[in-house]
Order: sequence, then C-alpha cells, then structure tokens
Amino acid sequence: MENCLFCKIIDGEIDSDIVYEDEQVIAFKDINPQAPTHILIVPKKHISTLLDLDEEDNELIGHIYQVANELAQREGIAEDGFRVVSNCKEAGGQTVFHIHYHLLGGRDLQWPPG
Ligand code: DGP
Repeated sequence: MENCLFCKIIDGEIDSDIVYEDEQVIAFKDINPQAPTHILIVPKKHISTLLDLDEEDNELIGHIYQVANELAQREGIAEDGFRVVSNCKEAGGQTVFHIHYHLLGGRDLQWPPG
C-alpha cells in the first residue's frame, strides 16, 4: 500500500529495530515506547483497521497472538504479565492505519487506559 508507514517498514524502505520476522508478520520496537518493553506486531498484509478484517484473516490474527506469546517469553515479561492491545480508528487512539498489536510490559500497567 502506497504511503503506508508500516508497509514501508515491512519493505525495508524505512529502518526499524526488528525483533521478529516470518512470512506473515513483522515485529519491531515502537519508536515512542510507553513501557520498558514496547513492541509492535504487524501483519505484512495491509489491513487498515480492525474493521477491515475478513474471516480469511482469522488464522493470521491467531498467529499474531502466538508471536506475542513467543516475544513475551523472549523479552522476559511473561512471568509478571503484560498487555497486548490494538487501537481502532481515531477515538481508539489509532495513528497508523495498518493494523498492529502493541506488546507492552516491564512495568505495572494501569487500567483503565487513558
Ligand atoms: P497507534 O497509535 O496504535 O496507531 O500506534 C502506532 C505506533 O507506531 C505508535 O506507538 C508509534 C509507532 N510509530 C510511529 N511511527 C513509527 C516509526 O517510524 N517507527 C517505529 N518503530 N514506530 C513508529
């Protein structure tokens, strides 16, 4: 997708600190971390928002949670606990319109979020 920041990161046009990559997914450190561990898990397929998911994406989204599981263990945040969150559209806090999952941990996270 032209002019999509995360598509450019996936294509290597923009540098990022990649911590995981496979055929379906890439994960890299958030440029503006909100916790000691803050990783974005991003499908390589361009999907603008959660509202654009199709049933055919179910396996992909399940895979993203498996990647979150693996990365949480690798980052050492699995034992204490962590959060996986996806913001949807402006009021939900979404700023990049290529679906992604924030993996946050390494501190006590507050609830409800602001
Ligand atoms: P959201 O606001 O939920 O759409 O999350 C977008 C996240 O993307 C936000 O936490 C900051 C991060 N971000 C924005 N631009 C870049 C970038 O160029 N590189 C990296 N690594 N992260 C970025």
